[in-house]
Amino acid sequence: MKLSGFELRRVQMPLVTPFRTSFGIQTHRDIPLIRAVGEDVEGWGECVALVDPVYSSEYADGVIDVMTKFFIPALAAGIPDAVSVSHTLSPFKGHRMAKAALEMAVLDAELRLAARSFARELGSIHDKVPCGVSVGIMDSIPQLLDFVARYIDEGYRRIKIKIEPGWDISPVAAIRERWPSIPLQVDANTAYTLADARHLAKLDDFDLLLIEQPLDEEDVLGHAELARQLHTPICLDESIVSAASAAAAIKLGATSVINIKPGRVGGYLEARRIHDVAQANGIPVWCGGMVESGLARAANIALASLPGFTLPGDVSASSRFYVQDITGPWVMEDGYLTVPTGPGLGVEPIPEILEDLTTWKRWVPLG
Ligand code: NPG
Repeated sequence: MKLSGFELRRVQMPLVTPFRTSFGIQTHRDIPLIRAVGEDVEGWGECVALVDPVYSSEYADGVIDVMTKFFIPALAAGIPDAVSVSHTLSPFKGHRMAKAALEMAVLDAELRLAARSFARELGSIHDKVPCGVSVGIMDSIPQLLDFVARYIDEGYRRIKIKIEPGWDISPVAAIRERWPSIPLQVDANTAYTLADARHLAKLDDFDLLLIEQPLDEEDVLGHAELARQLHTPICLDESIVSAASAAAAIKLGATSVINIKPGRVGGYLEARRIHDVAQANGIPVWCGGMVESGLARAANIALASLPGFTLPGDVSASSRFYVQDITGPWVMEDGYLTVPTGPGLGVEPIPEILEDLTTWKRWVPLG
């Protein structure tokens, strides 16, 4: 594929309501976007890294730096197709979110040229996917119940709440008391240690779908030990960075469900490999979310329509996070989003909105 370069950009998108997790409060999303530009095609990539390295070691300024200094110069040797991107970048360690965004842009360009959708390319088998919603840590239980009630009214088919020490058993108990059978799960974002095992076992009373990433991302053996002490299934997120790490975690008994986030694992192609590894081992997967704009949301919806994605993901309508999405809004119908079928992502940024939200832009030529 003949590309002349990449346009890097930062967009600043205010959130409809602050989103609090154990790693901080977000009031807006500052997203690095990448446009791959060729003679008669372009493709869009979105990077999920946060501004601060608090979810993973990557952060937005670092993403722009590593792309500009190392990744794009390396790609100047030629980009035959999207599959070649991760291979060309493999001498560089880590930086999976940055690699994922570049691969996404190239894959979008390649698929637009071939008039093929992400869904078709990845192996989709559904034309719509059920939506789950992720609910941040709140100031009080009544406030939490108000938000959950609103999301259930809107049609969300699964609730996930963020937990941390001091905000875990009682919010779960309060939701279960009011909605005894709503599919419910919790996400700890590494906030506990194995010493909390007996406390976390209290969650076993609430028929949760899973507990997500209770321990440190490197503590895979700790998760295996915790799994022996809890009935609630353990689902790894931060610890799973590749198909190889997924295979190892499964083998060790550290995870019985996997959250697949394409950005965290280096791209949609590696995400599909993790799906395949999990499926071969009888492990259900679901698609995680990183408060994406409508661009990566489109690709996530496509990924979530693969056969192994048997649990609702953190795949929500644009309105869950944004008043104004940079693409047309993703609108939920009866708790589902429709899988896009147009070429590539099937959506594009709306030019005026994109320009309005852009805070920084740079053209990086290939060669
Ligand atoms: O629905 O997009 C969504 C958000 C889901 O809670 C969610 N994501 O830890 O999984 C997470 C969390 C997150 C958001 C992590 C933003 C990092 C950045």
